[in-house]
Amino acid sequence: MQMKLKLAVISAAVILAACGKKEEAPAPAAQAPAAPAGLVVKIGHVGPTSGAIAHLGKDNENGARMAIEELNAAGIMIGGAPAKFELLAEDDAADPKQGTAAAQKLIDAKVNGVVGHLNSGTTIPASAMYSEAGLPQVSPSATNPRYTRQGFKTTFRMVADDVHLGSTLGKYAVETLNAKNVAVIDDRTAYGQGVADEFEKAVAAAGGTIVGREFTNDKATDFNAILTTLKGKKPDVVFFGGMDAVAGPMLKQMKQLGINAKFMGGDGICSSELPKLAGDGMADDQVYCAEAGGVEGEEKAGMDKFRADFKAKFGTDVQVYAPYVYDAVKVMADAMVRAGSSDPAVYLPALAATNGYKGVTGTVSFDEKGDIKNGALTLMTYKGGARTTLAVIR
Ligand code: ABU
Repeated sequence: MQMKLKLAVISAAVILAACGKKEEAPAPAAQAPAAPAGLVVKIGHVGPTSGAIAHLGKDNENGARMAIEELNAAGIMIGGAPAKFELLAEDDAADPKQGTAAAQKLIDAKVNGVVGHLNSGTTIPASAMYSEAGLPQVSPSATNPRYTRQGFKTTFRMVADDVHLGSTLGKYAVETLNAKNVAVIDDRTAYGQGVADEFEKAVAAAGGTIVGREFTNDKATDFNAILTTLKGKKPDVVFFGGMDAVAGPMLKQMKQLGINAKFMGGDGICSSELPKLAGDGMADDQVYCAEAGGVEGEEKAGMDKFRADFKAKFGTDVQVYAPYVYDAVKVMADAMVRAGSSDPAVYLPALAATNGYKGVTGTVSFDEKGDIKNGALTLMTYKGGARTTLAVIR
C-alpha cells in the first residue's frame, strides 16, 4: 500500500516536470490565529547618578526601576498587544551640558517617553529638545516654574514648584519660627536661586527683614567667608537654596563658627542623607525644609508601603523623590493604555488629560501647563538624624 502511494507521488512529479511545471507545495493546514506581537516600550530616565548628588539620582532611578518591574509583572496590554517595558537610564551628573547630551541619546534611541531630569538646571534645557522631538517628559522633581511655562505641550511635573515652596517656607520662617532677621544663600543654579528669590519675597511680605544675601555654587565646600559675613548680621534663620550635598558641609561650618540660627531650605536639602552629610553640624529641630509633595489620611498607607518595599528591595531609605518617579512612570504607562498606543504622538493627549490617577504620591491630575493640580508640600524637620514630618500643606 505504502509502495503504491510512493510510486503515485513520484509519477505525479515526473508528469509535472515534463509539462514544465513545478510541483506546488500542499496548501497549509488551517492555523490558529497568531498571538499579538509583543510591544517594547522604552522609558528613558535621566538623573545625576554620578557626582555630589549621586545618592539622589540613584534614588530617582530606583523609583523608575521599581515601576518598570511592576508593570512587566502585571502583564500590561497596550492596544491589544502585551507590552514589555524597558528602562534606558542615563546619567547627567546634574550638569546642563551632560543633560542635553543624555537627552539626545534618548531621542536617538527612540524612547517612547522620558521621566526626568532631576534638576531644574538640566530639565529645562533638555525639555526644548524633547518638545522638538514630540516626546512626552515628566519631571518628578524639577521645581523651577519656568519648566512648564515655556509653552511646550510635552512637559509635565509631578510636584509643586518653587513659587509654592519658597513662599510657604518664607511665611513659616516669620510666622511660625518667629524669625525677624533672615539671611539667604543660594547656589546660583536654576533651582537654588529661584527658590531663594521666592523665599526672600515671602519673608518680606510676612514682615521679616532680609539681613544679607550671599551666594556660592553647587560644588563648593568652603563657606567660611560668606558665613562669617552673615554671622555679623545676627540672623535668626539662614535659608539655603541648593542641594543637600552643599547644605551638609555648610551646617558643619555654621556650627564651627558659632552661628546659632535655624537652617532652612527647599526640597533639595530635604533628604534622608542630610544628617550624614551634616555630621554633628545638625541639631534636633534646627533644620526645616519641605518636600514638594505629600500625602495625608488614607493616602498615607500607599506611601508607607512604597517606602517599606523600596527599603526591602534596595536596602536604603527613600531620599526624596523615588516615589514621584515611580508614579511618573506609571502615569505614563496609564496614558499609553488609555490611548491604546505607545506612540508619543498618540498617547500625549491622554497623558495631558490625566485626571484623578491614584498613585503612591496621591492623586495625580495635570493642569493646562502640565503642572500637578492641587500640589502639596510636606514640611519637615530632623530629629535623631531622621526626617520628621511636621505638616502637609496645600
Ligand atoms: N527641586 C529640587 C531639586 C531639583 C531641582 O529643581 O533642581
